Amino acid sequence: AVGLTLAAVDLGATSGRVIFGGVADGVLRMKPVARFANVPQFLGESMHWNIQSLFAELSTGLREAILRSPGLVSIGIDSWAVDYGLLRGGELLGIPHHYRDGRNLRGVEIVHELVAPDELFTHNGLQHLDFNTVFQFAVEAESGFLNLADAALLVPDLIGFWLTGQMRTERTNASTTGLLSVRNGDWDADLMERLGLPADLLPALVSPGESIGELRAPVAERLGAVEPIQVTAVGSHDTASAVVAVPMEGQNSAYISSGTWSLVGLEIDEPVVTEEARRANFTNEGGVDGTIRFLKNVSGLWLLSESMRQWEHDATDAQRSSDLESLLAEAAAITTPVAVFDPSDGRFTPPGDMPTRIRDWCCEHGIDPPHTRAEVVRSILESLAAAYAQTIATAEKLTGRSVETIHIVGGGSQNTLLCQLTANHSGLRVLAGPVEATAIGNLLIQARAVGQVDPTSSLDELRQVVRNSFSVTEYLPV
Ligand code: LFR
Repeated sequence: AVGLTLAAVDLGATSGRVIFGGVADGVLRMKPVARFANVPQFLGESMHWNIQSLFAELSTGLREAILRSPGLVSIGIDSWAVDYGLLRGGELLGIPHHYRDGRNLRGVEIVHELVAPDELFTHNGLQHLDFNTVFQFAVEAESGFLNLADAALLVPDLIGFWLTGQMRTERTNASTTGLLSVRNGDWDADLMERLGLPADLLPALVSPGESIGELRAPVAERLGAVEPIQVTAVGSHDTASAVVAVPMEGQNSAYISSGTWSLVGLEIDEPVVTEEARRANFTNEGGVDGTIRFLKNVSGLWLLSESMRQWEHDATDAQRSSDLESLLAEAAAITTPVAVFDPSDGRFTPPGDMPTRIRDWCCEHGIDPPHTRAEVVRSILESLAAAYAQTIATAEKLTGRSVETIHIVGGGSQNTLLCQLTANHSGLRVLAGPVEATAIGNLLIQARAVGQVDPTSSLDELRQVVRNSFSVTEYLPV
């Protein structure tokens, strides 16, 4: 029997989970132990993560995992990117901001005055997103808050620190800060100096597979751990872990990690830092084993979940809001063309009334807007699929690769309409699944680190474990 001796903590923007698992004979088995909502907190005008509640929930999940699998040897943590906590003397200063907070535009202004966008791209190779850590730091530096801190820890690193007492910055997530050099993968001291940021604000880098440390004694006691448990660095950027678990073969596959956001792109060996790549707003994020995640963030199912939230909010007793499943069925039955809008337009980033924002976008662009709820749903999925197809075509041009298969992993892989529309818009075969790609990638890197799979396994070999353990669903263009 497989010992389920590894635990993955995977925090997404809308929910978190603790899953334990293990690999034996090249097959990964996993079991969820805890799933909890991640509800943003509004304090006055600012938007925060409820980090205390998240830590409490994940601790409960870990306690349960340890109880059910007393032989647990390793924990890996991943979350969304870019956000962080500031600390002084190991104490958290303030409540981490949510990347959808409105403060970021000021940060963009400050940074771009010091370093022009094209030059910034030659340093960090990143897609411009207003919420990149570098812009958030600029706001905190201006307010004087950053000066109080002696360390900044990205969310998974902050949790790792609370668990182990060790401060590290995991490389894949570090690559989303905007402060990591795309050339050599180290902190870009020159860029930090020009931006007036202290060189040692972010702790030393650690790579996926390396140990961060063992649970500190009081934590181990609270979690009910008897034997030592190691916190292992994984691709702590959720997207990096998800890409590990994409069951792709060869050079002709693209992936879409589809959830709150859709991360659409290719795995490549060397960054593409050309002016064309910058103009197309592609990113060169760091992947596991030194790969490059050449991709674009093209918005995602957030548009749908926010629309549902709005309809729930609008619902009166007389007009009960519809459930997602029936809306999706109605949307699938629509046979007339619906509006295709740009899902990455900045207006869709903050929380709010998406159906109205979508209609406004269409009216401004002289397009007939979606009217019914089902039309809005269809319009969102059609627009995402169109953006996926276009992004993959651009990625092919920018890298000289030719894509034959698109893999969709994450929550979006269960949305049959979205998968079919992606095949239709791209004219390519779509393979959907696995849905829990992020947790799988997290567990696989731990499995390799502790020797449940050959420690010399390549990503290709880890992907064979994914194929051995999970099935995919095929969609062909019609
Ligand atoms: C996906 C993700 C994306 C990143 C966005 C914000 O969960 O990590 O990769 O662009 O969230 O952090």
